[in-house]
Amino acid sequence: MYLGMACARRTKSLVSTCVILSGMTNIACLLYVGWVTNYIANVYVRTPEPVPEKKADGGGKGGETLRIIERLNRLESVVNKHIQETPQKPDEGGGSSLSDSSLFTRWGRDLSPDGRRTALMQFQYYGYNGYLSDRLALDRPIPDLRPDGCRNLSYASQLPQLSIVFIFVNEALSVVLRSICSAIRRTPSHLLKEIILVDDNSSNEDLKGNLQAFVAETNSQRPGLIRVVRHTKREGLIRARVSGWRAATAPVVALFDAHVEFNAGWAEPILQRIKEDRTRIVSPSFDNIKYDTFEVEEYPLSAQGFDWELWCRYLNPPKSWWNLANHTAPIRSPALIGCFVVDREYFEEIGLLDEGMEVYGGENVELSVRVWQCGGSVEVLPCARVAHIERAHKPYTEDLTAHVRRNALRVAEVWMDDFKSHVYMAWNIPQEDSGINIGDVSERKALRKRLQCRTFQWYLENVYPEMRVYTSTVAYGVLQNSLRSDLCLDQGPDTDNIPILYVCHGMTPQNVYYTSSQQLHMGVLSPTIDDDDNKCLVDVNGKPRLLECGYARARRMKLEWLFIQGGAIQNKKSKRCLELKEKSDSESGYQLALQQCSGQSWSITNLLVDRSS
Ligand SMILES: [Mn+2]
Repeated sequence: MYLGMACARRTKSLVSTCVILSGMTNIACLLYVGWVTNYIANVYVRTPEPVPEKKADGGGKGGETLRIIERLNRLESVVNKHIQETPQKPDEGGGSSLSDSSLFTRWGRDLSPDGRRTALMQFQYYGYNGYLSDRLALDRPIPDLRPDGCRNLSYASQLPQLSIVFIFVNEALSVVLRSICSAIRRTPSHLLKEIILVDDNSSNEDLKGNLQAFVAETNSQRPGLIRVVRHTKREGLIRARVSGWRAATAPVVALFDAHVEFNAGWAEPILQRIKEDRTRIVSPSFDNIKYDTFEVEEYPLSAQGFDWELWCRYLNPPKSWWNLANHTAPIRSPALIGCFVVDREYFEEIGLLDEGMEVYGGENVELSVRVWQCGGSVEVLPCARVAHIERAHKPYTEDLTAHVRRNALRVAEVWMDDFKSHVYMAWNIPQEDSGINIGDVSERKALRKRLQCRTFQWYLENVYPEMRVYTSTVAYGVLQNSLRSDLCLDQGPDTDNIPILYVCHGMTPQNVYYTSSQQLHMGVLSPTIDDDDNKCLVDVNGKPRLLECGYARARRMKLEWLFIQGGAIQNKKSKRCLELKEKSDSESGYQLALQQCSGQSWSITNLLVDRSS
């Protein structure tokens, strides 16, 4: 099934998971890290806790930081649980870890062993509690989470009609039906022209006859309300959205995952904004349906953005919005996380979605930067609320990361001009001869030309000023010492700021960025100015340490390093060199040290041509 918007309150630095897997051997850990990186990027989202702070607290970044820390603290248990929950098909047994599953942390204590087994199999298959969903009313009430003031707003008497498109593959039938029921129940009937179900070639029998029966029953009361589009081969989420749009006939189209519940009054504010200006693409504010208990959890109001790998992320709304002191006001948003509402014809004029993308990921960023750069806008409405299930784990699908990366490179090549280097850097792949076939982008480039769109620089300055840029980077990749080229500099355990040597795997904890100001950054490229946590290599009393760059700079610490490819890494102030020192009791036989330069040399994977010279 689709992850749909597996957006995240994704935090970085989660990737140095080796730390918490201390019981494992290096190799197991290594394999695991890749897997975990993917897992976190896609799925981590669902943590049981982070209680959304009260809206009254101004949404300052303190709250966000706190949430991140809470999530970090939970990573260990999340990962440990996930080890036992590798998804299985429902008919493949399972149930080996009946009592350990995170499904039963807050739910199901009174269930019989048989019930638990059934529930667990469904959970492993769907990534949410299908067993419980089957037992909840399809038209259950959910709390009205609109901010104060929303209920008093009034809207034009003539609003455009809406087609709601739901896309799905192998979703639990009851979850799909609840999505449909909430759409029917909470959209004024005169505004809801039709519902289009796009089945991207599901294999679940449930989604055939039983779904069809439901559609027939509904249509007998409201003729023609629901239509079903069935793909005869798996097209992926991106093309499924477009085929839903093709089937739609109302002036406005809403494209959604099929694991949502619409909240009261969600449609009117959106239709009003699009009626006023058809070039606005609008997202509702999302709340969370907990994967285990199906309780609806309120999420703080957010804009939507992305990091340099183009994974989506929630952003604190811009200052200008907070200054309005009006929680019903539209939130100008750099991007969309995936589900959105758009004027049907405008969507075509602006170029739909990039159908050259595969499966999943990046299409939301492509649409967002395109709309902004080509004269439209994107916003999130606090008064329009939709609750969405964030899955506990990725279902047994193929690895999505490769698709996300390929799609991200398409966005970079077409829309980002010189800033495309940032996407390559973030994924840690060379800009030339990356070995990744991104397909043909000539049509998308022609579209950009035809629409006479602005530059990505303009977008960054005017739409996404929070995005952090790294134009001073001159080299990136992993850093290897000539003595042992199988070992790489690695940021090591998150807890102690001590870099280590580790078997090269090239994933985020080993990303190194050398800048024209002679700093060595390590780890993830901090995506926005609100999360200023880039780590720099610093000589602290003769010991290599990773400290927050801004902090080290402000205290005039020793964070500048002389380095040319194939040469030594020497601290500018202390003159000590970063080197490997023999250490018999360490696994590799070496440890990292700062010492008198003995002629050891280092190389970094990719050099960037300095464009400013
Ligand atoms: Mn989703």
